[in-house]
Amino acid sequence: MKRAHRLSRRSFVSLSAAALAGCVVRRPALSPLAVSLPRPSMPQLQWQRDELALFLHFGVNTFSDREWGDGRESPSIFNPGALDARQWARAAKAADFRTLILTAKHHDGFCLWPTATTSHSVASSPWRSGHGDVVREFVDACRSESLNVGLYLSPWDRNNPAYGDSDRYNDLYCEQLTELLTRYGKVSEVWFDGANGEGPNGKRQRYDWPRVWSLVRRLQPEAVMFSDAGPDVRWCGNERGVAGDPNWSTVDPTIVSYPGADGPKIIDALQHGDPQGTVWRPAEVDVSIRPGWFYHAAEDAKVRSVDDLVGLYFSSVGRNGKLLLNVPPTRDGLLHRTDVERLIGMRRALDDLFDAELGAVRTMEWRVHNSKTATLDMNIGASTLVNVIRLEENITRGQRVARYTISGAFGTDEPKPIVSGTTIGFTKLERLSPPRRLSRIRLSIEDAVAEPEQVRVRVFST
Ligand code: FUL
Repeated sequence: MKRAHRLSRRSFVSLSAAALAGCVVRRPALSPLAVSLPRPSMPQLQWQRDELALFLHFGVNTFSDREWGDGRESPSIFNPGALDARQWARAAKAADFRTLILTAKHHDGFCLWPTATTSHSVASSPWRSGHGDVVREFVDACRSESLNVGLYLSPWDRNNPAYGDSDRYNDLYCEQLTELLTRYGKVSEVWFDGANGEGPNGKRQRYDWPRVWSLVRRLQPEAVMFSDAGPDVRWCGNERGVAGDPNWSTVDPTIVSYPGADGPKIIDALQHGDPQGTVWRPAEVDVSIRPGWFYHAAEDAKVRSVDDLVGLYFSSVGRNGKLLLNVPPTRDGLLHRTDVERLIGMRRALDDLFDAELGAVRTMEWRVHNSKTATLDMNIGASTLVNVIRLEENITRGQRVARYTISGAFGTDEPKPIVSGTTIGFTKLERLSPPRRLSRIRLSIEDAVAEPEQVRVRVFST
């Protein structure tokens, strides 16, 4: 049975209650396990349920045609003649992205808001005769489309003379954060980039991360903080749009303990997390729709295709990550027509893929065999051409599954393995290519870090 269904973000509880009608649950008496799994906070949970965020790299690099400014750019080059943040927000909304994250300051040190901490800002630019505030227009636009606000404030600052004079710069950085986190209302995500180098004086900066993180917690207690080292959400370890496999949302916090940390184990830890990790820190997958992070006219013909963007959804959200897709505004201050078309195309393609979710199943039996294995048998009734299977753990109770196999059968045949995987977490997407005609589906949990709990299996047909 097909049911028109836009991929929903209703709570796990209400969905599984519906799906559980007619479900048999069998569970042997297991000795109580002394495990206490890390679990997400409410902001982390909401962050993950939103699935998609849009990144906006914008600043003097947009005008100098560079990716990394050196801090010597004149503010006079910043003049986006037709800047319209509403256009950014409308495009995000139309494509069902829930949060927008703006580079309030990139490594070049140019501030997109009129800060009291430096004259290297929009206030010294010709844009709006020096009276403009990109952050304000951005925040207002997000609010008018009911989208969450996120801000990126580069720790590395190649312009500021205080950079590298560690205490002085730490004070200044905290002042900049304080301005951003007190002037513009609720901020949902604060983004700390790990890229780091010398200051204008050739000196290296020693950051005071505990101070920075506690400042954000105090000023915006509901914001999640992103960096290599979290504390709330972590970099996925690459900029290609591909979350690790396996991808645990738990980490050992001693391995990557500050943004920009370097070492042999770092990338592996970021990509995969740690099944024994003591801290909940899910992976954010940042990637650009174009080769660069900033807009370059020379890349207008190199915008990712709709298929490519759909692939990114599968390799990020579909692997227990969150997708942060960068779409950089042009020199006019608008998202490029091609990029907007691709975003809308991506949404249409995803809606098509997830449009036909199988409603009620005939019977469902969940059996826990021991502290590591379990089976879910579903009779999905009349045969269905299955395109995508979406697995979801109830992550409010932690992440458990380490290995699984999905088998399927048509009629009275014995189910045969179709696909195997490692972690599930918030979401694991399995695309069946070509689609399979099935009337029964079996999910076998073959390994878990704690007694398996019922996994939700959502079936989408073509
Ligand atoms: C990197 C930066 O160096 C790039 O310019 C960009 O901002 C990317 C998201 O993070 O570390």
